[in-house]
Amino acid sequence: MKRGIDTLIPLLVDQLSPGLSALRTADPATSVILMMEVEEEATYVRHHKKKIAFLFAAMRHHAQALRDAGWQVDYVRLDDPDNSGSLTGELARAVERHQPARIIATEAGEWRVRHAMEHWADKFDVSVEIREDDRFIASHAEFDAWADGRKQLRMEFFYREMRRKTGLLLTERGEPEGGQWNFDKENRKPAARDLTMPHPLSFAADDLTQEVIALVADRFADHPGTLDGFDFAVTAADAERQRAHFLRYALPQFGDYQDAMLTDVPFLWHSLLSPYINCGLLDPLDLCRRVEASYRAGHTPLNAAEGFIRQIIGWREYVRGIYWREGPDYTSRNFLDARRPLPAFYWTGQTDMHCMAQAIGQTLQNAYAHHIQRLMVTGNFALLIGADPADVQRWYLEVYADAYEWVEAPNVLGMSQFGDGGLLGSKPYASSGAYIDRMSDYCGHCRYDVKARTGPKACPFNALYWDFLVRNREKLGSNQRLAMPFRNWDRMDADTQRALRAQAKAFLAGLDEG
Ligand code: FAD
Ligand code: DLZ
Ligand code: SF4
Repeated sequence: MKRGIDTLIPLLVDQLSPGLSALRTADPATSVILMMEVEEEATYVRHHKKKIAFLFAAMRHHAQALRDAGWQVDYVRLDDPDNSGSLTGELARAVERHQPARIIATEAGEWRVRHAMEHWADKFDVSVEIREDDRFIASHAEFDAWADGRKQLRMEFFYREMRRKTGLLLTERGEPEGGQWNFDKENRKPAARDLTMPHPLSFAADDLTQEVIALVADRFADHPGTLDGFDFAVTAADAERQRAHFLRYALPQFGDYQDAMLTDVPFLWHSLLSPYINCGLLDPLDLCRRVEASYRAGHTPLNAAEGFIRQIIGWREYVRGIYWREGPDYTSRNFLDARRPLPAFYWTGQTDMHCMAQAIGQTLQNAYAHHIQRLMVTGNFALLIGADPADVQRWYLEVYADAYEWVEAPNVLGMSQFGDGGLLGSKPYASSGAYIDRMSDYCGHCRYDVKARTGPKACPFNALYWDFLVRNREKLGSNQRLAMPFRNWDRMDADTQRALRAQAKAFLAGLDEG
């Protein structure tokens, strides 16, 4: 009988971490790591071309790094003529090739792939061990222990637990630095164009990456986005360079301008680190410790350090906890029964609404938009028009280089579209044009008038905002946090109310006609 290897270790594209749980006890001499570029994962939604290029280039470089560290790596390229096209199909071929005594994997980052993994043992008649992904700060059990029995799952309280667990930004007595847990109130400044604004690093594509870019151009020509100007880091060393660059030049003002938006300035003081953290090239806790050290060294003010750390050990961990706790049907919830298809301009950026053209145009160019663009521009608009949350989720999963379902779905369905009815956010992030005007310079460049509510020049967000509230009054009317806007609506005279609803109706009809 043919004798095979001891352990086969399939690594997914978002598992590019040297300390991954599946690798921890394996012996490089008797194990084989399997990495797979497969059609099914690249096309089950039409991922942005730059996202696929980034992931495949990072995976190929990581394979090289693992080989250099002494591992045997079996790497299946997308253009391998025998590539079966799916993760399970490739695992089947690898089991045939290597005859392993066992398979060890780290759990996948979405329900679909996790379910496929759960069937591997039956399919291959080999013992399969699936280990928890402990690159996160809270385990599944810890999140559940925190959530069990609570009426409301508010990020702020979970975040405090994570501060206590990690000790980040705590005094020696275990109290929060600066006497407060959260300095968000200081982090809402609009930005002005300024010559000292930071610029992220740009990484030239080496031969390996050029090869991937050509492959993606050939195989995924009909996917959204462009490959032009591809300059992502694709190795851990380069991701660390972007991390160091961010800490030095942008972090100190990250807090102040976290919510700001400026025309043709896509990155502002943001870190651009999410694609690297999410695929495993950067370790989130190490990153937070370095941010804390920057604060303690006097380089970064507390509002910036706290704001950044909160995004990672607070929001990032919290949305992941919600995703796994709520189960696979979370993504199909639709509390507001929203059914409108997402307008075609989400794939072109061609719209007269300058804020939308900016956010979508930059997304198609860079596979990136920052948080407030995602939440208060594209997300807000989709919410106001009553776009189907399934469509909205698909769009976000496709177009962002950092998007995997565990992080995309709670942010889109829960935070942005209120599709879970308030599990994640206490009220919908719906707003008129006034918020966008306050936090950006967009309105000054727009053909619409942000102050006008009705008439041909009126900013569409204005009438849509009121129409959204009134249309959904049955479901939202008892929400205490919306009491004030509903009171304001009730105080309007009937003519104004009628005009606003007619304005919204005409706009929505225009959308439906395309
Ligand atoms: P920074 O502004 O520099 O923030 C620092 C880090 O904090 C990020 O790198 C990220 O790791 C973390 N972070 C901040 N906010 C969140 C959050 N709400 N959830 C999880 N992590 C957070 N983030 C993703 O990583 N993948 C997604 O698919 C994704 N989809 C989103 C969809 C919507 C509708 C919204 C509102 C937000 C979404 N986010 C997502 C969160 C956030 O917008 C991005 O993490 C951030 O814009 C990434 O850019 P950055 O690295 O420059 O972030
Ligand atoms: C997003 C993505 C893409 C584009 N391609 C692959 C791939 O070829 N191989 C792979 O292992 N994973 C890929 N992924 C990520 C998966 O769709 C999925 O989100 C993660 O594997 C979940 O952990
Ligand atoms: Fe956007 Fe309205 Fe401002 Fe135009 S006026 S940029 S549509 S918020």
